[in-house]
Amino acid sequence: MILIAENINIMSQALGLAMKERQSQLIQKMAIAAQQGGMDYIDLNIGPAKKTGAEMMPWLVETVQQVSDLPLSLDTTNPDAIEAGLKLCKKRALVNSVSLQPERLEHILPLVTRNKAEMIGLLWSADGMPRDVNEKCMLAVDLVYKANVAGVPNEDIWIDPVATPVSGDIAKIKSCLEFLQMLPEIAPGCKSTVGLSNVSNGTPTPLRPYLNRVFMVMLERAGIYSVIADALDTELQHINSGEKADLVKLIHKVLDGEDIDVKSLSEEESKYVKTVRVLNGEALYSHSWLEA
Ligand code: THG
Repeated sequence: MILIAENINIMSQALGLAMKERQSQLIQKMAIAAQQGGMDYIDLNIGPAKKTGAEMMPWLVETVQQVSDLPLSLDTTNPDAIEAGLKLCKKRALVNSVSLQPERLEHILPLVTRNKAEMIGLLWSADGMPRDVNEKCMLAVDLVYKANVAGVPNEDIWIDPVATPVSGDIAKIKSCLEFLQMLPEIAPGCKSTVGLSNVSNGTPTPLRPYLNRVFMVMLERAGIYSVIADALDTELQHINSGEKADLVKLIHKVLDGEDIDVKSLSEEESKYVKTVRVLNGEALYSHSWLEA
């Protein structure tokens, strides 16, 4: 599947500061690492950036394009910043985080078509997050309809059902997967994406990769087209490129409810098995889920 690098983000301590101070070095290092790691897109997230976005985004686009030829995904709620960035993108770009707020859609959809970009549409409306899979489907239909009317064809719409932390309601993660399985019927030709790190948000940092990787395998099974992921997680990249077939098979087995002889597993394998059980809702999440 297509991998979008999440790392160049204003929320990141080191890179956020580099962005604000227009220090290109660290940012370019990350962009090079993302490309070498086999990522397909680089997301540039400058946050709301109300005042400085229209100047920061073009700077960031150029800074990254000096060292990488990967296509970019531009992430900010500031439409002027998106437009200023899009004008400089050498490859066809993604406008990230188009949500269903009417007053925002009005501005952002024409901007997508005018600049021949594609878009990531979040299933997030003025009323907040949809509560279940039915509401997700209704929002998706609404979003795709409005985008189509504005001239964005289904192939250019990447739907993001928005993943939530594993420490919260696990039913929300399930409805995300269920929605993705239904997407081809609801919106034929549309693409899809999910931010993997959302599920591991708030969990112990060294353990986050297990959740992210297992979730990726689950999403892949649900038919997802792309994920937004940590460009520094080489194991995740190896799983994605088919180099970890045994591990993927093991994860599938657990998902299928097959009996696993836990004693025959390596310590590493048993961590993955425990993680599947948590993400699948068979075991309760706690910060020490790998020890249980
Ligand atoms: N969907 C879409 N876009 C998104 C998200 C999504 N963009 C933002 C986010 N979710 C995905 N990007 C990130 C980026 C960083 C982290 C998580 C998701 C992250 N960063 C470290 C942390 O907070 O602990 C900070 C690391 C540092 O300080 O360097 O977790 O769902 N369409």
